[in-house]
Amino acid sequence: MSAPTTNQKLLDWVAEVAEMTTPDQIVWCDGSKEEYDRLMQLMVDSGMAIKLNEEKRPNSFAFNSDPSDVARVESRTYIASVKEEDAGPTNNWIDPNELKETMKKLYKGCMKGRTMYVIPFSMGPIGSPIAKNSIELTDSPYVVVNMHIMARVSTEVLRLIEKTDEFIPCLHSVGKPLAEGEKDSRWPCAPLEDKYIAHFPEERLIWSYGSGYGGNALLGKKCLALRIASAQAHDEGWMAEHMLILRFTNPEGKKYHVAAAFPSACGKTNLAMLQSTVPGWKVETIGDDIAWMKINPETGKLHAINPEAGFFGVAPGTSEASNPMALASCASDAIFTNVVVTADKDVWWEDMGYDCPNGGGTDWKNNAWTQGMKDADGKKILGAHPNSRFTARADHCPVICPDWEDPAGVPIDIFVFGGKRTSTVPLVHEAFSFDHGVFMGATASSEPTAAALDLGNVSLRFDPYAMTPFMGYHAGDYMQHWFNMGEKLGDKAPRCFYVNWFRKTDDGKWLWPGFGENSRVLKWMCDRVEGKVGARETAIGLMPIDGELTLDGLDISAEDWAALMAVDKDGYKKTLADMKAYLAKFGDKLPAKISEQVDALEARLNA
Ligand code: OXD
Ligand code: MN
Repeated sequence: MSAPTTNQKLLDWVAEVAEMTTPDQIVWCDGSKEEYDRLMQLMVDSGMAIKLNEEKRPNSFAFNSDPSDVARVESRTYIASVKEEDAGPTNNWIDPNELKETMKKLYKGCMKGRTMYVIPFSMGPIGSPIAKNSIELTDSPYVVVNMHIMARVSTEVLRLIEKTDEFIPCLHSVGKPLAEGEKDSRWPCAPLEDKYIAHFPEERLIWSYGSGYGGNALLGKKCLALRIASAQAHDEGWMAEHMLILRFTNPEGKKYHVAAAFPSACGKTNLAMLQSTVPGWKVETIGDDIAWMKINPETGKLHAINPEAGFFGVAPGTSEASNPMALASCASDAIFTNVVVTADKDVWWEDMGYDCPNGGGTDWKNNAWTQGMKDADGKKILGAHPNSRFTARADHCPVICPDWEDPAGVPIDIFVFGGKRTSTVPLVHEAFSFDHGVFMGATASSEPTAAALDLGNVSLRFDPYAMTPFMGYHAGDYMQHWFNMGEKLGDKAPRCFYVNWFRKTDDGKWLWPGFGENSRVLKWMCDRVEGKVGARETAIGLMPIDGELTLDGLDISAEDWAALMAVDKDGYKKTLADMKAYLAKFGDKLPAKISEQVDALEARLNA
């Protein structure tokens, strides 16, 4: 196939990689439906993909990964900045030259027996001033079809690269060359010790080896749109954040735009597609995972785009009750990875809201499975892997915002931070100032997971801006960048809030009736922006005046409300102690403004 571009830089890079990895052939992708169908057919024929029931799940396919390759591998993810101190204490670092030498040995001949696909893609609407053009080279057809959904794959991107001579190179291999005549496995990948998800932030270069799964392999998502983009955003004065984006419209038609950062598994997709329970107010989805934001010269505000074109959502727990809009998004034209395939070739996962039809099917390990089945230790065998995913087109979401592809982005009014705390942190509080909000985001915390508790680790997990696994540079510099953005934005900066949906009573009962009611909290935020409601000043921030956050129609007792809204000073003092220990890691890279905020919080708690 002759190369469909005249860009020499791109041609040289493709030739150089092909020489190193020695694929049997090179295919330049165009993002067309014909290409998607052809590759899916290829994978159905090879046994990698299962075509789902055309009536129940039109144009949809299921895949099962290798049991060793089921999630992002943070232990094998590297920020290979030129200087170690630029990666900081939250990232793995290897000297870039050393890492390249190691990886070149792995890449040598690694595509033998395979096809190398050249995927031209844009993160963000093609041609948007906020978007980025990129090329992923991969030997995985599964990656190509997922990229078709998650990014904008198009030959138009080649035309832009020809004009600008600029693109972000992303190299990916599953790391499993095929010997002459060797039959491929269903999910080829390399062993953990050979997996590398490498970022070279100064060169804006991504090299990934050995995994075919999710963020390890779909390089536009976490690798480009967060790790590389955050480094670039730092240098250029914009923001690449692990945030959902939604529009909340009031009954008079006034629109508010919210960007919210939560760590993985805190329900970002659910919030992004929330169905409002406040009469007359409506949520529309712009993005569920990543926001790129630049200061708009006309409005002076931060304008955000969703750089992605699809949702790579966690399947288990997604039900008609928890997130009907996500279910609707993957009703057709979707890819499912590591879920149960039912007897009639539909999909099922745990907590989907109903039992598995016919009592079972084929589980994510590709074994015959019946619901309720137990292993030798009496533990329930899950049909779907807890990190199983649906890949769904954003334009299939019934509540996608009509402006979700506006190349100029939407103006952000509100930033929300949060984590998972069953105690201490109230349902909602507002920052005193943008700088205080930067501090809230920098010190967002969650309780240790059950697994961490088992290992005796009882301290809080701090996750600044929900970006810990995704920062392309030093976390201290990251916090400073937020302060710098605040300075540039001045009074145009978004208002900042901190939420906690996860409060429990001492006897383990949820205090807040659930995700579905979160629109009430969003409305209070909008009322604050509008100056329609006041707030009481507490040690931790500004909190609702009783009666001003609407609870109409909710069955929530006065005691429960008081508990949800209490400021537990002793609990906060413990959090503060954990926070200081955490922040000490950043040494002299910790912004002075963070230390000032810590001192001010401490003084308020002791007052
Ligand atoms: C994700 C994550 O997959 O944050 O989006 O882990
Ligand atoms: Mn995410």
